[in-house]
Amino acid sequence: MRIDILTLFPAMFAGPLGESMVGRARQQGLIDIRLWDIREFATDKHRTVDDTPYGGGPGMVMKIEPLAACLDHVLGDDETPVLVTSPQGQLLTQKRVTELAAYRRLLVVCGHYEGIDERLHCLYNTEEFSIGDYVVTGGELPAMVLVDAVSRFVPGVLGQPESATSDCFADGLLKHPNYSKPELFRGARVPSVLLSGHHEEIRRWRRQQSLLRTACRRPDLLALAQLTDEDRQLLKDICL
Ligand code: 4F9
Repeated sequence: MRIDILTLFPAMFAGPLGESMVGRARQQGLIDIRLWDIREFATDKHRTVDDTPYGGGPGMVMKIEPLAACLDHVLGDDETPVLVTSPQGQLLTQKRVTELAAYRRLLVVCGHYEGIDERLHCLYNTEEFSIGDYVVTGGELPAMVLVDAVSRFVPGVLGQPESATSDCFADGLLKHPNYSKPELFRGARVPSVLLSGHHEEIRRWRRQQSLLRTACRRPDLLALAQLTDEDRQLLKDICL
């Protein structure tokens, strides 16, 4: 998969997209991430990329000319949708991440300042996305979050192919708790069922824990989950 990232701060990406799983996937040629510095497409002497908003008000707006020049250069005649980071965008979901992972190519624009000149959305096939209801200093971190989440679905990126689909959110529930050695640490024991060797009991306990956690922490997710008869019984059993 090829991912083009248009940004005012290309140096921010070196760490997060150069290390760990994404770094390895890039070295192996599984994902081709290309960074574009929007400022290099500004034609004036000061390489201006922002200006004051028409109508007045606080903050600056990202100018359309350098961004459009950069987009035209990178897109060519490709119809790839342009993903734009924005607190005004649709919330990014795991479902949308899996859909985006099916594309041959993605293009992400990192928003800045008070926002981008709105004409961007008339001129290009854009899709604004938000990573959550909070504001960060710019779109670079949200873009990295998207690239990281999508990369996990590119064949060969994860160690075990089943780990992306057995994730939390794949079935709409939170994951069960996990433990490793030692069995006893500072007085705290590993739940005995996990030491029992009874695979069916372990499976049921884990499912019950998933349901319990989701009910307590994310009732919004539980309401949307497709529960089986066994799930309903497991939930009733804890409520006794
Ligand atoms: C973008 C926050 C996407 C959340 C961009 C300031 C942003 C953001 N999701 N905040 N610029």
